[in-house]
Amino acid sequence: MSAKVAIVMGSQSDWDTMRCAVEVLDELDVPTDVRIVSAHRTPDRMAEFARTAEENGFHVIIAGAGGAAHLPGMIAAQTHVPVLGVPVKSRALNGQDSLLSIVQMPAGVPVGTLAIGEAGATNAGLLAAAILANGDADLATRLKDWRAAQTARVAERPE
Ligand code: RP5
Repeated sequence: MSAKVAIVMGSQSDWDTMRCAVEVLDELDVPTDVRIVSAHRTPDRMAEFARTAEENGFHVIIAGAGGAAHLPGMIAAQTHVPVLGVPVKSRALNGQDSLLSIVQMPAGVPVGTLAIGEAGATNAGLLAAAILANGDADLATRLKDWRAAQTARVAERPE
């Protein structure tokens, strides 16, 4: 099955964060296509990726970047495939710069912005799965099972 979820990141250094999105989608048996695409260092690659996203069969794009995190917004500017933005924790400002760069999109060009760091990447994966599950009953069942298993792991009392 070809991947309907693209996961892109601005740098190799984002991978430790963005792998959380891949891992949760692996658990849900959702294939992903993972790439490094930088708004600043590889702008032509970014534009090509964004402009061909729909014809390449992607239904959701997860884009993670840190610092001056323009990647999710610049991809969203060039495609109507939904973009989920993950602010990667930056060395200088702990990801607050990434968060504000991604979240403050002008009206008309949406990016669904998640939390800073690994929680954001995991939730971007879960949200991508939930979007796909609207048209995929088997995936909806797997997602419900995943959530039920998460609930079952929570102890009543601390050990
Ligand atoms: C951004 O700059 C990347 O998304 C990364 O989070 C940040 C730092 O990149 P490196 O200098 O570590 O490659 O474009």
